[in-house]
Amino acid sequence: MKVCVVGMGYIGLPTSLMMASHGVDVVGVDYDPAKIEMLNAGEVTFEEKGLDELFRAAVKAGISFECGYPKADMYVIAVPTPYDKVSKKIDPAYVVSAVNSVLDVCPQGSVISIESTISPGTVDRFVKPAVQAKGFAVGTDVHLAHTPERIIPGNMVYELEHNSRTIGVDDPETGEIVKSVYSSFCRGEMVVTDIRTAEMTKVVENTYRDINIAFANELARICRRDGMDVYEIIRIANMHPRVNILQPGPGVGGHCISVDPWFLVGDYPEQARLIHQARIVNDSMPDFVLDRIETIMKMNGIRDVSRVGLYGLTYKENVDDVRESPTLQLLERPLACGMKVYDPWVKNDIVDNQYHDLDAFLADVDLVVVMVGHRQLRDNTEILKGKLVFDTRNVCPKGIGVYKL
Ligand code: SAJ
Repeated sequence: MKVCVVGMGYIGLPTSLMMASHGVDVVGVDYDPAKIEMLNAGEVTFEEKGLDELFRAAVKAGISFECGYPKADMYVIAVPTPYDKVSKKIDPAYVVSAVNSVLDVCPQGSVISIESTISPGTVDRFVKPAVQAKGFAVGTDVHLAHTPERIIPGNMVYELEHNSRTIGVDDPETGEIVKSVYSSFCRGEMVVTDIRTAEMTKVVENTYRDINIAFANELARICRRDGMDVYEIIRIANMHPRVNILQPGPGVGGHCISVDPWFLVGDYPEQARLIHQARIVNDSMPDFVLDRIETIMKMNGIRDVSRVGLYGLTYKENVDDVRESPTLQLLERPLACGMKVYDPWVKNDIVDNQYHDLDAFLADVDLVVVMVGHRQLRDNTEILKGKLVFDTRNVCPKGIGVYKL
C-alpha cells in the first residue's frame, strides 16, 4: 500500500511521518520547493513537541519528499482551506487544485481522502464535480473519503496516536482501506460514516469549542464590570459535576477555531445565531484588551504607548504558529501602533518593534501585557518582577501591579 500525502504543513507533515514510521510506504508532496528542500536536508518546517524524533524515525523507515505527484494507492489531501473574509464561505481552491493534480497521475481505483477541514457539502459541491469533469467515475475510477484531523498543536504527535478518528466514505470497502492505513499508527477508535456527516462533525467540534470560549470571555467582561474575580468564579463553578467552563483570554486565534464556525454562519445565516454571536464575542476580545490597556495606562500615569510591551505573538502557548493570533489582531488597531512585542517562539521579524531578547524588551517597557502564557513565562513569572503587568492569560500570581482581564 503506497500513500501520498499532499501538503507538508501543520497536519500533512506529522500525519505522513506517523504513517511512514509505522511501516506505510509514504511520499510527502508539496508544491513549495523550498519546503521539500528543507525536508530533504533533514529539517522539519515547524516546531512541535516530538516532531524531530518522529521525523528521524520516518526518514529511517524510508519516507521521501517530492514536488511532483507520484502514483499511489491512496492520496491524503492536507492543504489549506481559507475562507472568504466577506462572504464567510470556504475557498476550496487549494483542495480542488490538489485533487486535479492527483487525477493527472492516480491509478484506477485509488482513494483520494480530504484531511483538510472543509465546510459541510464541499465534497459534493466541489470535489465530486472536479473528479467528474476529468472524466472519472466517482466510486469506481476513484473513491473519495474525508478523514478530518483532530490533533491539537502543542500535543500533535501524542494525539495523532491516541485520538479517535472520523472516516467519511461513500462505500464500506473504501472505509476498510482508509481504516487499514490509519490503524497502522492510530490506537483510537475509528468511526466510519458518510462523507457529509464527517464534514459536519469536524466543523461542529471546533464550533463547540469556540462557543465555550466565548462564554468564558463573556463572563470575564461581566465580571470586569463589577470587579468580580472571573477565574475564582469559573474555578468554583467547575466543581459542579456537569459544569466545565473554559478559560477567558485575549481572543481566539489559530487556523481552526476562529475560522470553522464561519463556515456554518456563511452557509446557514438564519440558523447559526448563537454560533455567530460567539464569533463576535471572541473577535472583539482584542478591543476589550486594548480598552483595559488604556485604563491601566491612565491609572498608572503611562502616556506613551511605546512603553507598553506585548509578551507573545503566537495564537497560543508553546507553539510557533501566529495565524489569526490575538496579538496580531490587536496590533491592527491604530491605538496599538508603537507597542513593543516579544515572543520567544517567533524567530523572524514579522511586526514592527519586535524584540528577540527578553531582557532588552523588558528594559524598554513599563507595562507588560501577557498575551500568551508560554512555558518560558509560566514557569518563571518572577522575570516580570518590578514591572506593571496586565495578565490576560492568568499565568502570573495575583499581586500589586498585576492586572487581570
Ligand atoms: N483558548 C482560550 N481559552 C481556552 C482555550 C483556548 O482563549 O480555554 C484560545 C487559545 O488561546 C487559542 C484558541 O482559543 O487562541 C484556540 O486554541 P485551542 O487550543 O483551543 O485549539 P487549536 O485551534 O489549537 O486546535 C483546535 C482543536 N479543536 C478542538 O479542541 C475542538 C484541535 O483538536 C483541532 O484539530 C484543531 O482545532 C483543528 O485543526 O481543527
